[in-house]
Amino acid sequence: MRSIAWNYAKTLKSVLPGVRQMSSSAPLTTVEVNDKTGIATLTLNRPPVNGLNLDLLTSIKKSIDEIENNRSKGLILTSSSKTIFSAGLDLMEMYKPDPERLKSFWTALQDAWIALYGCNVPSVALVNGHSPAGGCLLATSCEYRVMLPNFTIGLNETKLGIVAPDWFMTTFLNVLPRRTAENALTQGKLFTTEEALQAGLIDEVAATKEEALAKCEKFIASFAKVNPIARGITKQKFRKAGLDQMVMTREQDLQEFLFVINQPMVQKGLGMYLEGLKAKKA
Ligand code: CO8
Repeated sequence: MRSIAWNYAKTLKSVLPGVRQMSSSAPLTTVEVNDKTGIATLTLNRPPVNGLNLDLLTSIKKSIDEIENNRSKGLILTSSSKTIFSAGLDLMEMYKPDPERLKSFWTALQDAWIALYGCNVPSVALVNGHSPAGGCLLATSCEYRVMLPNFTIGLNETKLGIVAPDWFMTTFLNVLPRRTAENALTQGKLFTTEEALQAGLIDEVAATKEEALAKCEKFIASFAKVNPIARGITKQKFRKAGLDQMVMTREQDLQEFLFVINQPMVQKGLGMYLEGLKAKKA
């Protein structure tokens, strides 16, 4: 269980002096630190749609750890694609899955979420493309969202015949009012950029990626005069219930996921959904 003392130690670690050493942590994600601002940009780079498979999730977690350990001033999460932030979980990991890999996959998703949702440095999603389901989970795990026009974002799980786990809902509810969240989740609603702004699912719209980057940096710079330890602990306190719940029930969460995914009806639904994606092109 994560205690305040644990969080305090984690926060301290992120602000103590040390050697600054950043690198591209893995081909599927890159981490670049702006020397002037000290802000790290974590870029998802798994064409064509940044489908969150085991390897990408592992790489995301590693990159977040790297950013925290190197005392970055903030984290901006974005995508190397011009049209997709992330298409969410890689459906191929869940359709006709290999049993052992399926376990590792879900565990890697839990780990990546704990790292991002609980990340001590200010975090912003630069949503430069479509962001359904797991893509929305990543974006809403950050503290602030800047999105480009003409894309969509939301938790559309019910449209796939599956139910977003509790912690997806917790993350959504950290951003949206309860009634909006409930309606959106039950409908499997994907918000357009404009709708997302109106609903409060995103914080700002920017016309270009450059403009979005400047807005992300401005949000992070707004903490310049705030004590980073106090900031980090305050964030942890706000998110503690959700994080503790995950840590205490992650085995149960895994078992529930395995049970649901292995249901013949769910497999059939996933197969049809994948076929629909392919048929779109024909
Ligand atoms: N997983 C695997 N493959 C995908 C995914 C995905 N999520 N999304 C797209 N692809 C594939 C397509 O099938 C296509 O493959 P191919 O080239 O072989 O035909 C390729 O990626 C490119 O896709 P598109 O041609 O559709 O690209 P577009 O640019 O036209 O559209 C979109 C991009 C909007 C992202 C579109 O692909 C889309 O809507 N994708 C599906 C998004 C989605 O519904 N994701 C939900 C994933 S489930 C999830 O994240 C949470 C699950 C929680 C589990 C809880 C269980 C208990």
